[in-house]
Amino acid sequence: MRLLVTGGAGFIGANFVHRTVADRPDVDVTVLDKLTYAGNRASLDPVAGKITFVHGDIADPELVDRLVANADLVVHFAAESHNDNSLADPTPFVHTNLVGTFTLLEAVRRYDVRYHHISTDEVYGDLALDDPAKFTEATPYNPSSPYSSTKAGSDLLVRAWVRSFGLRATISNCSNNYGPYQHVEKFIPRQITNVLTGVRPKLYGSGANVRDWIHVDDHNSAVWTVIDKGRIGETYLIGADGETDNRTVVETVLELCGMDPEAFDFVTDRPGHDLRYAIDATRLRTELGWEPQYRDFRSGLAATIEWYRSHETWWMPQKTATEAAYERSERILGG
Ligand code: NAD
Ligand code: TDX
Repeated sequence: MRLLVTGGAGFIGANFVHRTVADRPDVDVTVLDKLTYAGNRASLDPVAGKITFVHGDIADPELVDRLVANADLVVHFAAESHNDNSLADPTPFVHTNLVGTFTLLEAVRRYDVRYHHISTDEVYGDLALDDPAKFTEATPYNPSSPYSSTKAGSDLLVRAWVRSFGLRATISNCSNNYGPYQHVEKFIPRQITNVLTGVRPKLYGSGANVRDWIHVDDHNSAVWTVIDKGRIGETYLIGADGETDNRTVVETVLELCGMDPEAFDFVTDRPGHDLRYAIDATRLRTELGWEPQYRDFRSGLAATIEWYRSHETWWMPQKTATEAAYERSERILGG
């Protein structure tokens, strides 16, 4: 099978490619990635010589046409993925998440290629902290940020292409991922690498916001389950019952690093900060028989800390640039 993976030099895409090369020798993998600040060629070093890498933009119609014409399956991870960046400048979010997805869908339609669309639980907006409810596939879309609204728009494009043009597509919406190769702009690697460089972790607002954490390998095993067994045209939520508030995450990182769990700072809150995400993955579990492997967040976090400790050369070059960008946007957003 000829598989085209977009965004394969990013966090989740790279882990997906590693897993696919290891588990599915019959799959011939091509990665299309623009190598934005978030893409890292070194994340594909473990599969060097075993995949084809194409440097390019998913919004480039000629390039995309040529690659999709030679694929049996497209798995679309490429995106601008960071909420904080979307508040500072939404422009690349509209380009990649909307125009890029549209460009892929048109090529997939032309060649009748099977397509799997990677999306996020953030399309559903947020839940109150004390609400027993969780997101399901029936929850209405209500995105809050430029990031989540462009992801919601891309999901709706896929649904319309399924209904109007008979596209053979599935969609998955996953909760917050953690694990190796995640960019240090994101919450967990930012705080781990802060601690490893002697900087105090930074909690937005009160630290009470809740995210539903899932290990990246569990996300990717669920993606393959949906590709193998999912019904065409359907959406599947992916989550592993990992609800944890941000303060607890930071305290656990500090404790696992042998530090005082209270050695963090509260900083200005993110504008429009979603309170809580929580996934009900009943459909994925009961219809498709998927189960997560990482059931203990604390030990998954400990393994992730060890990965960052032993891969300093991978993340150190990003760290200075990332913190400088945070300082610039704090100045702009803080007025
Ligand atoms: P990431 O930012 O780590 O990686 C994105 C990758 O896409 C990078 O390699 C980047 O170079 C590439 N890219 C960006 N614009 C491109 C373009 N125009 N053309 C080609 N390549 C381009 O993101 P991630 O965290 O790995 O997220 C991957 C996907 O999973 C995204 O669609 C995201 O919305 C979704 N998702 C992420 C999470 C999470 O917790 N990180 C949770 C649910 C869903
Ligand atoms: O320094 C920080 N301090 C802090 O308290 C950062 C960077 C974040 N936070 C908070 C904000 C969120 O409540 O931590 C939580 C997680 O933040 P992010 O890592 O930025 O993730 P989030 O905004 O929840 O979105 C993530 O999950 C859904 C991914 O970045 C998205 O791509 C995915 O769709």
